[in-house]
Amino acid sequence: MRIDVLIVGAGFGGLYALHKLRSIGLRALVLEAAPSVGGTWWANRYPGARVDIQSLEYSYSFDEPLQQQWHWSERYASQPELLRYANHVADRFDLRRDICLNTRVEQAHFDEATALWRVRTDDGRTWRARFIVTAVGPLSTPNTPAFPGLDSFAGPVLHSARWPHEGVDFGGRDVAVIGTGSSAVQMIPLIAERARTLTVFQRTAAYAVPARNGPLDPEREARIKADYAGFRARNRRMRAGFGCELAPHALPTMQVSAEERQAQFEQRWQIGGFSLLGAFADTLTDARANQACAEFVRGKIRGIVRDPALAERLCPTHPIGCKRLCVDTGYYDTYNRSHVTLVDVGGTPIERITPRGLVAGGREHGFDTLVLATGFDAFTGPLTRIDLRGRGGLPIADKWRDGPLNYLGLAVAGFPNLFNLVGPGSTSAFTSVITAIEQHVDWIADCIGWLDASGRRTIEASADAEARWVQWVNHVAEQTVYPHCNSWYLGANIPGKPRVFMPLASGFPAYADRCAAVARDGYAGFVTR
Ligand code: NA7
Repeated sequence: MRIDVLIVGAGFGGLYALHKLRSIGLRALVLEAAPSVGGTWWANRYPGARVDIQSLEYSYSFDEPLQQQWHWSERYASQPELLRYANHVADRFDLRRDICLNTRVEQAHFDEATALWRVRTDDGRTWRARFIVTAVGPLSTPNTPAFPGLDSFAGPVLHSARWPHEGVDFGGRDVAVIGTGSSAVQMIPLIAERARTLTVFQRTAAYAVPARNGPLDPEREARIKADYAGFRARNRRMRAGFGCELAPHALPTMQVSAEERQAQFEQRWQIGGFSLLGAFADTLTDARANQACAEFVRGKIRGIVRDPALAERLCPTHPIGCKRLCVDTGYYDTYNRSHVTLVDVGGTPIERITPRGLVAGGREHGFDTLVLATGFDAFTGPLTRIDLRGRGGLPIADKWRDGPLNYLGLAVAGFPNLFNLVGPGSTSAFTSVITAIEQHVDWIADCIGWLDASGRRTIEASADAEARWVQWVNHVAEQTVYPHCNSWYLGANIPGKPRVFMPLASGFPAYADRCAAVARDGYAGFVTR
């Protein structure tokens, strides 16, 4: 069977890539390891799992009837609703006939003689394709820290990203949660509702802003749908690809009075979600501005948590937004409950897991159910786990040994005809990811169309363009607060991973404009043969 494009992954990226590439006449096929479409929203099913960007903005824009007819029940859709949406899209656009589920890509080698990718999947099948689009998701390889004794734990060990599909009843259990990132912040209040006791092991305190979730306001939905295309276009000119209804204050944070600053933060706190980080335009680039916003949130924590000493332990000290902001429902308030305990493991790391608990700071903490909300090997993890080799048989794991070299976040020198969606070097992690996906896929479709029209067989990033791009990604990061904490953006959550800032913090419009300019200039920085 002739295949033009093999797409790896059937999450939101893979689904749109299949639809779009088909629409330009290419024969495309999706290989998906899971037994379902949906990607992240198939895998992450812990209690409280929901999107942290409002659903009217975290959704596809490519099809007007789809965006008009789909109705979100809540401001922030829950995981089951997002999974229904992915399934609806797969059915609506007749995608399933070209999706192979339960099919994990184990190997992908570029064959220089034929200029084809040769792919092998875990069922022993082999495939050949001119192009590969990796739509594997930046957060799809769960991180399970190598705690000594983990296997000896007598009760269930659950990971937020590998949750049992039948659900877990925490009723009457003594539960431990390790981690206080977005996943933990979403699940902790709900686990506390059911568990007999809940112990949270915190390495770094988290900033969480109330989601103010609830049923979607029908008036707002109608207003946006009256000009959905215009709303999407305005969002695409926003730094993060969403939030166009709320402009930041016209002045920098420190140029307004303390009262006005407070009022501005308070207004955003009441609106909820990421809007707080957009109150002023300089929150992520000016240390004093950032400190003001961070102190505002610390004030809120002190107001919510009744025990002042406990409140202090929950107050983060790193810059706000440096790690992805958590969007919560009742997170800090949960610590007011008498059966919920916070244990700091920042200064005294977890030493080992025992059959009935764990040891940290020389003390054993007992529990019968262990939840790891310990995040992901972000960006590079999903690709370096595939035996993926470019020219000269070079493995991607070797190419990326010191950090993920790439050009435009889309291409890697020495890996012809391979495009990576929403990976390192792009703004994906700072953007409403579906907006990022659509921009990437449309760019790839144009690029393949251009290549075919030119009569050439392969396109790949030049080593020079790649080096300059990575320099640019680092330069942009240095102008921000992002390098000043240990986040998954930096790979700092994975022991031994090179500490390199991976996503591009330029803002979505500047990035999309740059991609468009590269295309207009005949794919400048790329080599074709
Ligand atoms: P995150 O945000 O990476 O959070 C993982 C949490 O687990 C975080 O609090 C980590 O502490 C903690 N962690 C990781 N390893 C350890 C060890 N060894 N000991 C103690 N604590 C540990 O992952 P999430 O799943 O919550 O969210 C990922 C993204 O998904 C999120 O940003 C949204 O985009 C959706 P640390 O902060 O590293 O000190």
